Amino acid sequence: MNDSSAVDNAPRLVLVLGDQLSPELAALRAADPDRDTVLMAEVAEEAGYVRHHKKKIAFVFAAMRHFAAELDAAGWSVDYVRLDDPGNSGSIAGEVVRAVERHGSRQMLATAPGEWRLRHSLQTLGDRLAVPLELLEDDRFICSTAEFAAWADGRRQLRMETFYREMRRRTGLLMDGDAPAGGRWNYDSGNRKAAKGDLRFDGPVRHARDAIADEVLALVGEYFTDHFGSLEPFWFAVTRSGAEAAFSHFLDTGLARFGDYQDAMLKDERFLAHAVIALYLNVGLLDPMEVCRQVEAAWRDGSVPLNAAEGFIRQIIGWREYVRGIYWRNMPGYADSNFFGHDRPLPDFYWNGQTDMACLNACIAQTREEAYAHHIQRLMITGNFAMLAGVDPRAVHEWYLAVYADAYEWVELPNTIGMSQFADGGLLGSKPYAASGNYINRMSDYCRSCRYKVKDKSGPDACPFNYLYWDFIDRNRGRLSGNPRLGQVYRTWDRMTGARQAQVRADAARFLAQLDVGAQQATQPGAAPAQSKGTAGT
Ligand code: FAD
Ligand code: DLZ
Ligand code: SF4
Repeated sequence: MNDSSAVDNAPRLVLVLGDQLSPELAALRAADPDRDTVLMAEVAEEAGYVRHHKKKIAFVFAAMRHFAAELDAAGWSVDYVRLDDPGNSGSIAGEVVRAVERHGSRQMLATAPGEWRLRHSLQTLGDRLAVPLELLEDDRFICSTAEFAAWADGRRQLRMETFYREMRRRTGLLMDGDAPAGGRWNYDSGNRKAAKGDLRFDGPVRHARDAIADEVLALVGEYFTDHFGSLEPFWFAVTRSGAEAAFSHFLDTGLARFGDYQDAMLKDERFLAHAVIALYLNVGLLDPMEVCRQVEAAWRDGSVPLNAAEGFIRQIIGWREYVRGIYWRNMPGYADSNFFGHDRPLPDFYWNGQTDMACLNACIAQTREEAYAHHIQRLMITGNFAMLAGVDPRAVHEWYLAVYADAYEWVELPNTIGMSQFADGGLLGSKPYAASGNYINRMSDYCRSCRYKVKDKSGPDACPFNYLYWDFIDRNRGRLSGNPRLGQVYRTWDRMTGARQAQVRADAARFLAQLDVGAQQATQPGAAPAQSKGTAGT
């Protein structure tokens, strides 16, 4: 037997990360349960490279422990390192080194991590490790990074809609032969119904907690006291069957209205008709193609309208795959993008919720309690405000990565840097998602309970989004006026009197100066209480 065949038959260590909880994972498919050992490790570095929301850490650890038990039941030998195990080195790389020694492994196998940071760390470790390390492509996605590159190469613009049509053709989802079902590719124009206060939604299933979740919640409560967010209420599913039940519930109760109210926001309806499944998809408890097939079946059997099914499938095979492609094509430099040169620190109220602006107050309160906000809350409330106020995009990115249970850099970063902050200068979106109070008032009921007046354009009681919007347009003229989609906006600004423009600039300067000294505090009764700040650091 030569050296290489000896290595081929040697026992291997198979690393499975906290967002790789899929039985069909590439590294598990390539491994042999009779010979190889699976390593899973809860480590301080993954919980703390940004200070993740307590609920997110609890969700990941509980789901990891359940998955380890499933692998064990399926005949795998699993070495599971708990956070509080003596000797835990605190990092994935450190645990790999320790486990290789412990098991005398001669080879190491892993599925490529979803984040550049950890992939780089493992590749570097591979150079130092005494045993060969094989990193396999993560094929749980519909479009591989090589396929995305082949699609993107030579294109002047990488627009999501073009990519999405390609994905529809490739998957056959909602296709009738070569044509899109119903004759159109996209039904988004009908998906912008405003919210009325009397609308009621079922919301997601609230799963009962099991013993594993209880144990993990106690651990996280003890170790991560200075992280943002509440552990209670904790109702996320932590198993594959729980995640499937959560998705079935959405198919039965939410999907039919998903399209219509996709962009709506209501103070007392935190979830509306959203699925609340990104956290399950992103750790591998749900499979994106399977989810889409079920949605298509619901449309074909007449249970839901086409605009709902198409809108939902577009988010998964379109946006989700597209942002991942953009991420891998542009990292690591993408994280430093700062088209506008914004450098304001993130206001404290992003952590403590203490602001008089009712829309931000509501979105941040729900983020703290649920580790969840839906897309339009992320994009048009917290994201929009940060961009208008000129907040450093890296600080914005670290906030989003920390506070949402579904946040992983490959999906969060392009959504934040590209879509919400336009910090990439238009690589991902064709214009900034900037909006004044008028948009928020149209799509939500927040303004009714706000101390600011959404109809007022200037003065101390005017909605800050109103003058911040025009101030943003004005101060970025050199960067944005050539954008054909903003021509009308600049014409409107230019038609304003000099006095009105001066008032906008003065209102914005006054507000931003107050923001910088932390004076944007809540004075309303019932405003959210202060919390530990959880400054996100890398
Ligand atoms: P639904 O509204 O029910 O949509 C269904 C599914 O479509 C989602 O579960 C998700 O998998 C997918 N999807 C929808 N929109 C997007 C999108 N723009 N990009 C990628 N997938 C999408 N999504 C994440 O999964 N993780 C993140 O860290 C994340 N960060 C974001 C940061 C910002 C600033 C913005 C504007 C959006 C971000 N998104 C992120 C996208 C989107 O907001 C979430 O996927 C969605 O809110 C999750 O809730 P849901 O499961 O109820 O989704
Ligand atoms: C998000 C997360 C957390 C909080 N903790 C762990 C952990 O302790 N061990 C682990 O293997 N994975 C964890 N994860 C998921 C990783 O951060 C994720 O695999 C990388 O960010 C790559 O996407
Ligand atoms: Fe937000 Fe302005 Fe409406 Fe207040 S008035 S909720 S600040 S948009």
